[in-house]
Amino acid sequence: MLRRPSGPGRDKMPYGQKIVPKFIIYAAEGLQKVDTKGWRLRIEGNVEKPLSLAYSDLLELASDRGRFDFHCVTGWSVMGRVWEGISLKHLIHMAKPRPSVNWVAIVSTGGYTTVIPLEESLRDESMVALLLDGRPLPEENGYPARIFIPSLYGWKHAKWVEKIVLLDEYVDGYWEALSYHERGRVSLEERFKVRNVEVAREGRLLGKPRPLKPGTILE
Ligand SMILES: Nc1nc2c(c(=O)[nH]1)N[C@H]1C(S)=C(S)[C@@H](COP(=O)(O)O)O[C@H]1N2
Ligand SMILES: [Mo]
Repeated sequence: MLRRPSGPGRDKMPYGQKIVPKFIIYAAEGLQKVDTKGWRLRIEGNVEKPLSLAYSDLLELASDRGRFDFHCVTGWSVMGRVWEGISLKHLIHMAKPRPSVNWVAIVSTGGYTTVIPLEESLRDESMVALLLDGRPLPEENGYPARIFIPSLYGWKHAKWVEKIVLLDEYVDGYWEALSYHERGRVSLEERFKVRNVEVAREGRLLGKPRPLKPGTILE
C-alpha cells in the first residue's frame, strides 16, 4: 500500500482537499430532468430476485440518515451535509446476489456509469440518497436518486441513478475508462489507477532509476 505523509490537519481533512461552501455541479452527460411518474430504480445482474422500485417504494424504505462530508477527486469538499436514503446494503440483500458477485455497476438515466467494489457498497453509511438536508434532492444534485458513499470520491456517487447491476467481474465506468481508480477511497487517495503493480504492492520502487545515455531511443 502506498503510504501518505501525516501532518497537522491530516485527521480532519483528507489529503489534497479544500473546503468549498456549495456543491459544484457536474454532469458529464448533461443535466437530466427525471419525472418520477413511471420511473423505477432497478437492481439486477447476477441476483436471484431482481427488484424494480417506484419512487414511493423508495421513500417508504428510506431510513438511513447521517451527516457526512463529500470529496470530489479534483480537490473540493463539501462538509457536514445531511444525507438520507436507503442503505445500499439493504437493497442489495433484498435482491439476493449470488456468492460470486464482487462489483456493483451504477447506470444513470443519461448514460453516466461508474463501478463500486461490493464491499464498499455494503458499508453501513453507503446509500441510495433521496434527501439532502431534509428535502428531496435538488434536480441538479441527482433527483430523484443518487448514490452516496462517503468513503469514496464523488465520481462514484452517480446522480439520476436508475440501475444498480451486480457483477462478478470488474468493468470500467465513465471516469474509470479515463484512468480513474477502480475503488476510489478518499482516505487512501485512490485518485487514479495504479499501473505499476510493484509500486502498488510494495509501496516502493525497485532499484534506482538510471540516467539514460544520450541518444537512447525510447520505444
Ligand atoms: N450522472 C452523473 N453523476 C455524477 C457525475 C456526472 O457527471 N454525471 N459527476 C460525479 C462527480 S465527478 C462528482 S464530484 C459529483 C458532484 O456532485 P454534484 O454535481 O451534486 O455537486 O457527482 C458525481 N455524479
Ligand atoms: Mo468529481
